[in-house]
This record gives sequence, C-alpha cells and structure tokens, in this order.
Amino acid sequence: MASNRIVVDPVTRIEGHLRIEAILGEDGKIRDALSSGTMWRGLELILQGRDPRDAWAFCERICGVCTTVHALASVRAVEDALGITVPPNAEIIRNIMELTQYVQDHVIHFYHLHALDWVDVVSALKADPKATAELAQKVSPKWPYASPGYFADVADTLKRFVESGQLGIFQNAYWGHPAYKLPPEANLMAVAHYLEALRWQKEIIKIHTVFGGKNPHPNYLVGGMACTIDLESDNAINVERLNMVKGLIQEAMAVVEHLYLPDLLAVASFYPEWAGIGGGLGNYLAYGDLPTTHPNDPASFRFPRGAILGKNLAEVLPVDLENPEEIKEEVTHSWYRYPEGKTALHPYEGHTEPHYTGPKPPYEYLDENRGYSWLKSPRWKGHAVEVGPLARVLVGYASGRPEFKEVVDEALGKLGVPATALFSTLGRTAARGLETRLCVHWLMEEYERLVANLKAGDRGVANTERWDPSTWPASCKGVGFTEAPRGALAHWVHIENGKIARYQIVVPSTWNASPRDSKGQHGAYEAALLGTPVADPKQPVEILRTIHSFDPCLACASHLLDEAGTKLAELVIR
Ligand code: NFE
Ligand code: MG
Repeated sequence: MASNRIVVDPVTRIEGHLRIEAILGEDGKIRDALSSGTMWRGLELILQGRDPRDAWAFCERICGVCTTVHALASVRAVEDALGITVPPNAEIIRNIMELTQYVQDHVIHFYHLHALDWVDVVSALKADPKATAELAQKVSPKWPYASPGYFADVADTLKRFVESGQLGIFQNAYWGHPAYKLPPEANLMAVAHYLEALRWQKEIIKIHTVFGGKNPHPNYLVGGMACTIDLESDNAINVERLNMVKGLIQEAMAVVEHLYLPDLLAVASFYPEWAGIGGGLGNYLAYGDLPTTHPNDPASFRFPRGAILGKNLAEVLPVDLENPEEIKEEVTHSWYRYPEGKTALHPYEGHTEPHYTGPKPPYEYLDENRGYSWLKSPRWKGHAVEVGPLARVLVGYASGRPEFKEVVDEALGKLGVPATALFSTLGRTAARGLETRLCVHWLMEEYERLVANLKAGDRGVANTERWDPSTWPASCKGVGFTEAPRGALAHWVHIENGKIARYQIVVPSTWNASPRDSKGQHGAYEAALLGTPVADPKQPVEILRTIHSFDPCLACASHLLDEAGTKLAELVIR
C-alpha cells in the first residue's frame, strides 16, 4: 500500500498546518486522497463563560490572514442573539471592511500564494527584457510599468538573488519541472508583478486602519463600529481620511482591472488542461453577504445565498443556517468525540471534545479508516459541499444576477472555454479573480453610499440600546454569518445570564478541507484531487495547484485548543 502514497506535509504557501496524502493508481492518477489538519488550537472553549461583547476580539485572532471576518461573524451572532439592529453607517462600514479584505486577500493569493504553481521564477532568468516589455504591453496595456529598462532591472535583481544562493521565499519549489508552461518572458513579467503586488497590498489595507484603527485585527463593536465620524474634526474620520480611502479604492481598481485580471487570463491561457482537472464535488454552498438595504436583509445581498448540487446551474436551493436539519458537523474521521449515540450535530448543539486516535508521531502515513484530522466534517443536508469564490460566483451566475453573468461570460469568451470549464482547478482560480473585479467596484459603491449618508447628516455608527447586560434576556441564542474570502463562515452563540454558554464556529476551510464523513463522502480538497495525473511523484506540483486553488487556511479551520493548552500530539514536520 505504502509505496504509491505521496505525502505533502506541510503544504506551504497557505495559512496553518495542512497535510495531504495522495494515493496513486497504476495509471499515474490520484486514486484516493486524505486531507488532514495537523494542528489543534482552540477558541470555542476559551470563549465559554466570557462576556459576549468581548467574543469578537478573541475570535478575530483565529487567523492573521482573514483578519476581519471572524470579528464580523462574531458581533453579528451576538447582535442576532440580543436583537440588536446596527445603524446604516455601521452596516456600510462593515461592507467596506469586508470588501477591502477580499481585494487584498485575493490579490495576495494570486501573486504570492498560487502563482508560483504556474510561474517558474528561475526560468525568468532566461527572459529577454525587450521581449518581456512587448509581452507586458500586449497583456496589460494599461499598466504603466512595462519598459525594457524596467524589466532589465527586475531581471538583474532576480539574477543577484539567485546567484547569492539564498532563494528565500522562492526556495524549495519545483523549478524546472516540465509542468511549467510559461515562456521565460511571461515568467519575468509575473515576477515583476509579484513584487509590485507585494508593495501595493500594504496600501489598500490602510482602509482597515481608517475604520478599524489597525490591521491585522481591526476593531469591531457589538451594536456597530468602534470609530468616530466627524467631517470637521482632526481627531475623527474626516474629509481628508475619506479622500484617502477613495484614492486607495481607485488605486485598487487599477490593480485589479489592469494587472491581476490580465495576468490571470494570460497565465490561464497556457494551462487549458486545468479546466478539466480538479473540479471535485460539484456541490456548492454560499451563505451570501453584503447587504445593501437597512436593516440587513438577505434579499439585498450582493453575494446571493444558495446551494447548488451536482453542478446543476438550473437550480439554486434555499439555505437556512438555523434549521437543525441543514448544517451539521460530523466527527467520524476527526480526532474528536461526540456524546454517546450522536454522529452529527447542528452548531447550536455543537460539542468540542478532543480525542486523538491517530498514529503515534512521528508517523509515516495516516489511516483513512480511522480518525485522521483535527478538522470536523461539516455537511449541508448530508452533502459534502465546496464553499468559496467558485461557490459564490456559481450561485450568483445561476441566480441570474446580471453582474455575475457579465464578468463570467466575458472571461469564458476570452479564454474560449464553455461554462463547464468553471468546474475545475482553473475555474476556481478564475472565479476568485472575477469576484475580485465585482468586489472592487462594489467597494467604491459602498464608499459612495457612506459619503451620501454622511452628507445627509447621519453620523451614527453604533446602537448602544442593548449595551448594558441588564437589558438582555436571561437566555438567548443567535447566529452570525458572512462570506469570508475562502467561503461561507458562521458563528453560533448561546448566551446565559450575560455570559457565553456555548460557542461554535464553522469555517470555510473546515468545509473545504474536511475529512470523510460517516457515509465515506470526501471533503472538497480530497474530492478535487481524485483523477489528477501526477507526472513525477517526487515533485507533485499538480497536488499544489489544486489545493492552492482553494486558498487553504488551516489556522481558521482547526481553531480549537485544549482548555489547559495541553500538548496533545507532537508532529514532526518534514
Ligand atoms: Ni484564516 Fe478564513 C477566510 C475564515 S478560513 S482565512 O477567508 O473564516 O477558511
Ligand atoms: Mg468549529
């Protein structure tokens, strides 16, 4: 059994700790796969007994990547439980925070986490700067940095870097692998844009510092937002700050429209076979988010809610986060134990009890017939589903939203592929870029909504009527949800006598990276790997392409920690 297993551990260029085991068939294609979260942390237990108004600050620190979304889901859960409606400005500012997160996170994912699966940095050394400039002017004609001198400088920097023998962030990739298809000039152009995107991402995120005081982990508030708007004051969000935000959004629009999307389509055009690989489950789920009416109404969401089963774009199914029969988590193949007789629990009834049954480390292989991950297996109506950009874009597209149809059809047309190409690794990566395009325009629209509200004299950002615990019911529960960059995210909270009695978090990467369930259904990562040809088992770049197309965040996904902080297992990372 053992010799045909490929182990990738740790998977790098992700957040958190992920192990993939792939079993190759005789035909050189992946016959079976295991996705394992190898780290155990812990927020749900830490939160018990705390003040629900503080929960967001703990939850937000689950992750340093999607640094705002857990705070948002948390304040919404508590507001839902306590019956609080936040003011219109707070709703809009939350949308601005979320959209800023999307734009920064997706651009970083493309250039800094995923591109190196398609771009051979070392091959860029062979590029001719003049031919690179010609290519850049063809691919992204509106992007200003495209002269032969500019690319000669980038090539020179890269050469010195490689000659120093210390490749740093470019160390340990499969450079020279025949699966890399870009010509040297395209590789050099991509390296130049990698560096430009790295410089830019620290600018866009300043929007978080304006409305949230800091990044990572900006400030939130149960009842609204923790910022002050006074257009005439030097010590509040004023006209100057708002103008800065507008400038940053305009700059982000240029990066997305003239750099990210042209590069995405150019790279994709060299890898058409990946439109037929890595599709996986074919089931998709989106909770939806970004309300445009007040109070927050799901019917007004810019990202619509719904589920798609069996790639059937003719039907978008309704989703209910509170129905005990819809979302359930299983632990059949996880290192947790449920109460006697329970196999699947809705998050309102969720149970968190670690129970390691894996091999004693250091180990060679996991056993797919037993527990093999610190992630639970969330399922929707019993189905394993994929969440994230592809799910959101497909739900928007299948719901007949014109803005989704426009960006999707335009991209399919440019690549000359049918809509079925979306069900693939390439489709997942393209969907992320297409939704970024929508998001950056929505970001400007939300900014304009905020300015219009302020001009009309509305400066309120918080509703503090239920701030005092004496106004709360003795017992209540609520759910807060959002669409995080990696997909559907929700927190479920029970409040008893002013304190958190139970807190459960189901995270996008838990949906996608989950192990098998009681019916043996694979999670989304596992399913997406099945059937993938691997040219060289010692350099499995194909596994990285598909896994990275999901943009894994295992820090979010395995957010649990033993109460006492006890080390439950020590894993040797090779
Ligand atoms: Ni840590 Fe996260 C996002 C959340 S995880 S990155 O996006 O929630 O899937
Ligand atoms: Mg959880």
